[in-house]
Amino acid sequence: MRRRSFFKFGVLSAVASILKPQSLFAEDNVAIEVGLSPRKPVVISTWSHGIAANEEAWKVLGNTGTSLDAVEAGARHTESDLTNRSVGVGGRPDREGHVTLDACIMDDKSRCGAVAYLEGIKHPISVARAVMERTQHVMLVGEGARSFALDYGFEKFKTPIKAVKEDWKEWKKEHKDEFEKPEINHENHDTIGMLAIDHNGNISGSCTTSGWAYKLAGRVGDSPIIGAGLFVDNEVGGACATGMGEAIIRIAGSHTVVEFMRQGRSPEMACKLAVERIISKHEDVNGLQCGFIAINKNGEVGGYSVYNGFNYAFKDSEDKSRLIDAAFDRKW
Ligand code: SD4
Repeated sequence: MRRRSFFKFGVLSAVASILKPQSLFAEDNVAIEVGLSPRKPVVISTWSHGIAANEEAWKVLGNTGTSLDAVEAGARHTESDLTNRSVGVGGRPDREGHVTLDACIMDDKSRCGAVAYLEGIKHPISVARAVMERTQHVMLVGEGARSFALDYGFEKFKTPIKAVKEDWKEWKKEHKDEFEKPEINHENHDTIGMLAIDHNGNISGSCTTSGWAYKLAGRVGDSPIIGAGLFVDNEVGGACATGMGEAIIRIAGSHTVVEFMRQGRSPEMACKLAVERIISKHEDVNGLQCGFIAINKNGEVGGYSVYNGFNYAFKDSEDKSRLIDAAFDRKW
């Protein structure tokens, strides 16, 4: 954060703390998306596909529904979009041609459920919710997750879809036997992570992805891992992650963000500190993009990424629906 911005938001923060002493702001608050009176409900989600997903979540939140139902509905919307190449059954496959999906969900009671390496099921997020609500487990993977989904009547879907298969064949021709570092950009890497706070002030989150395009078979990223891709503590707030999952797992990213908020940091500052930890744990962050978004108990939100270009969708009860460019550490 540049000095001028620090100064500007430092003043804002001081005013806010006079007007609103119960605020979770810390003295070094740099959040740009805080209002003095945040209007709950609020929903945020990663990337521009979050705009449509938020609208879907809003059908629940705006009708006094729960944050849990809202974040499931929002994630399902993106999972249904067959033009989306990084979420759901329209996503890109691993290098063997298998589309393997990762998702998790966490609610205000700290209940959570996850699926990883799930193939051919249309709504991984709903399967994750079923794991949470109908089993004693937190995570099911691979064939086990698939047979659980089929037993519970979840819709099947044949993957990869035709266009994706064709792209994959082209990719194969050009990348025979290569294990090169993948590029992390909008083309191959746009998970949806969603966080919502409802009328009752309860927070839930969801996260769903087809993962890193052309990953090694068997690879699972951060997105279905509670504490890495998503974490919620209803007393404090919630966070979710996008970008290079391996780096996010290394610092238990979303949990780290929530713990910084517990220490009094604003959502944006908490995300910034987690990003700085990622940077400090890697000798080379060249091309390593990771981003976090977060929401606190007051409904205040923030986001931060390693590189510029990360944005997130925001909607609150003022009916404002917009895309926010996250603050970042450095430029590409
Ligand atoms: C992963 N974190 O599988 C996910 C991908 C992602 O934006 O977030 N893309 O590593």
